[in-house]
Amino acid sequence: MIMVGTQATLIGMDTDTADKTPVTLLGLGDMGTALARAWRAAGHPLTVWNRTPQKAGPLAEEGARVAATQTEAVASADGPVILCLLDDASVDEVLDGADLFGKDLVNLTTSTPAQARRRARWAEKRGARLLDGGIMAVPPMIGRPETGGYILYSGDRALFERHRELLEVPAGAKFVGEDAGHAALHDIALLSAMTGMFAGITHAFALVHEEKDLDRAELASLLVEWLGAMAGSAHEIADQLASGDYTEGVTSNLAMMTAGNDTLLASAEDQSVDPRLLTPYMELMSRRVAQGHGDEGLAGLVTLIRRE
Ligand code: FVH
Repeated sequence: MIMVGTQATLIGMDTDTADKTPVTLLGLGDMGTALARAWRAAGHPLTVWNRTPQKAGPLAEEGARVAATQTEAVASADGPVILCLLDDASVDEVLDGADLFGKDLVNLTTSTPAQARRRARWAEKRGARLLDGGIMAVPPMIGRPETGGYILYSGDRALFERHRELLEVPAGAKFVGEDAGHAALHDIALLSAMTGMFAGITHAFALVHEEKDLDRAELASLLVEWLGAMAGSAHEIADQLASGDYTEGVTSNLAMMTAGNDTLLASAEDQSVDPRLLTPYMELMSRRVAQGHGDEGLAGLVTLIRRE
């Protein structure tokens, strides 16, 4: 059977492949369902459980086994148990009472780094191995390698290697360290950077909002191109933080950028735009320049927002 669905190109979904590791998946929200379909499409025998059982119906028709309870799902698991739930509290709720001894757990539920580290200790006490994951993809990207989505993993490296083939099915799999909190930390760092980028895009569109004959689609293309080019400065900042010399390889220094901020603010005023999405960052830049570091790049701002 070949189905071209909205979430994945699903080939032979109703057949298990004997040499494929069985997967047990707890949580069939939007993301859990997309993951389930990717593993089924790749021929992995799949057992699923969801708090609201109706959500498992379509997957049962596609060949998944539906467990009656989460404890039964975990007890019968011959391969890794994947968790894709709303949050850390729901993981507690779902696994409360399950016998985890000897089980391989892969937690793809978004967590804070501290929660991920606590979860690793919690699993160890119960005799289970744990890999924490942070999904850098939205559901339509799952099972579509061409979209560039990936999942960050950290914690038990041996567990990652053992199940690498299976973990690479829904999206790329990147192992970022044995500290269980590091997948979550990378995940949150990337999402935080994205939030700043969205703030900038919001301001940009606000600037042109009243311009009747300005082509928004063209501005969007220019934003994508420009932000992509400028994102490379992350390497400059990383190098400066590593060397401790924040003037190393500076392409545009803080003094010059801070002087340019006045033009950005004056333009916002002229275009009737509240500059609040930009000013906190501009204030940091000015503070660093006032401290005598106008010849630096952006790395010094990192030290200004650290709470020591
Ligand atoms: N969807 C996305 O775009 C993002 C992309 C990046 C990664 N996130 C994270 O993935 C986790 C799951 O997200 P999701 O999209 O599947 O979320 P929902 O569709 O809201 O489904 C939530 C599932 O969790 C179950 N659940 C919630 N609370 C409990 C509970 N107390 N006990 C048992 N299960 C619980 C819920 O069950 P039900 O409501 O269907 O009964 C769903 O299965 C998440 O960490 C994202 O941050 C997704």
